[in-house]
Amino acid sequence: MTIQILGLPQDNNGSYMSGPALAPARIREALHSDSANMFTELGHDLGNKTLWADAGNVLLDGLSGQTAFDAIHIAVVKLLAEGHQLVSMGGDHSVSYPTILAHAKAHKGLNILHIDAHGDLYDSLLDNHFSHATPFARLMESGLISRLVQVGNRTLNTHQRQQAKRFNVEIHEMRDLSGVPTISFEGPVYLSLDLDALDPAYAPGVSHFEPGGLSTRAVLDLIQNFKGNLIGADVVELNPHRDPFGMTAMVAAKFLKELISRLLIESGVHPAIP
Ligand SMILES: [Mn+2]
Repeated sequence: MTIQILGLPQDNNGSYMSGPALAPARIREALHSDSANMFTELGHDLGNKTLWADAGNVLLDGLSGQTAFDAIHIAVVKLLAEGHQLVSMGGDHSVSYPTILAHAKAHKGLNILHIDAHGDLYDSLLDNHFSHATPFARLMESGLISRLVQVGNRTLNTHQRQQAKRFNVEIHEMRDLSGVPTISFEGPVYLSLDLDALDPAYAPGVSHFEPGGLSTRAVLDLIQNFKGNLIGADVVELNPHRDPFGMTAMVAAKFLKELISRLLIESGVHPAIP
């Protein structure tokens, strides 16, 4: 089994701006930038290319709706069937629906830890059932998700509160957080990380600025310390049009590194220098 990073360059399900289709390339640049070394905080040297691999991008040029969904779903199902674990890079958040659905089919009783400023629980938005505001409604409708736990939400409206109630979503709203919440799961966990969960002060390179968010440190703390068996993850919604200095790409790359490191630890690959 290898841990693979996978680019999902799609942004035609955004509701406000395009740009996230350009994100995988920017995140790779940040990841390999000479400005930092390849060690993770958890102690792995990701410069060691036996620890992980890059699966490239799913080809999504010109695809939208069901055809884009199918292309992503088929690619993820194939990589999982080959025994790989994935950390995907969006893309707008719509890419998480086909990706997590594939994981849910491979891991019975899958839980989701969803870190986001938004619930992404709309039944549809702008007449689009694949909108980046809907993936977690689609996933809960599948009946394959055991628990959906959200952290960082600060945009709930009446419709999304109703949807959250309908799907028994557990929400750690931003206004109730003092510090990092303790979150525990039984069984497999997929972590879906929307960069707009962070306060725009920490991560301005996103389409939807939503003040009052998480710090970079708080998200790293969640990645490193939530209780449960991490089996896959994605980092989505980087918008390079709003990231001229690559600051937010660096934040995304940092999260990617720590996610890979946690997956390595859980698959028994412990760092040489803990
Ligand atoms: Mn989102």
